[in-house]
Amino acid sequence: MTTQAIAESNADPYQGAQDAAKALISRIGGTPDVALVLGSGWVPAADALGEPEHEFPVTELPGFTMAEAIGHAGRIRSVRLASTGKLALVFLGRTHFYEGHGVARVVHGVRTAVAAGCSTVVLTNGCGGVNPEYSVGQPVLISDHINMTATSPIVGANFVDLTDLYSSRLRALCKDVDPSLAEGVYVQLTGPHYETPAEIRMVRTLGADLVGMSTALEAIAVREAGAELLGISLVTNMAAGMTGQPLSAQEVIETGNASAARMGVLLRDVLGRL
Ligand code: 8IG
Repeated sequence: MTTQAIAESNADPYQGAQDAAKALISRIGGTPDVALVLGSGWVPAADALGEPEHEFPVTELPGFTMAEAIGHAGRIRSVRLASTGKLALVFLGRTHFYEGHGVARVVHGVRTAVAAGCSTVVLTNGCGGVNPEYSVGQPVLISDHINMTATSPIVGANFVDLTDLYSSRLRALCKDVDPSLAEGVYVQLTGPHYETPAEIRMVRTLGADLVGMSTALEAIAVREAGAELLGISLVTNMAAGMTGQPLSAQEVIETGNASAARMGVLLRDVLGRL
């Protein structure tokens, strides 16, 4: 990408997504139907969706930044779903707000996916469990979020409605697939540090069940772009102060690997019903 192209996509992130969508469609030879963003702990589940048709680094498309977070591959894969013949666009890793490239970069992937034709977006993440009833390794459907980043991906006076941001229709569909799935409210903080125990007590008081460093900003951009949204968290650790143990990035990776088979089947079955 030329310096001028970067400057232009920073100036108008919506046009930047249109440009990336055009490049994406030609790179994968078709228009995708559904996008799936795999966060911490979810990448090992990707292979359950089927054989990739294409896979390449995100940086081959305009406007993308190499993912740097642990457990994040920074690749895009296209997979034709055997059950429905729909084309899934899978992001293996994401750009996080704490990387410091600005909020437009954080949502560039989902904006590009919707601009390319995706009418459904599935956002996944690894997160801390704030609700004491959760356990490590448990997937939780996101029912709503609290955005504590103090920013928005939306540029301009566009007062987007976020009522039922996380589609109740898609949550019901997930529960058809797996009736044991819990639901919870996700709070996005900026990170990259984990919380203090006092901050975890605060967000629990505010109504959060799950705490992480992604998803809410992307969710807002998905709604703005007009696609239907599903969010699923994997509790990869209990939040700070809840177990007496320190938090570790290693635990996140281990939980992801241990949960890969179950998360893979869940994603395959849910995408297969869209
Ligand atoms: I994985 O406990 C993962 N991401 N903020 N807190 C926050 N982000 C996380 C956590 C956590 N675990």
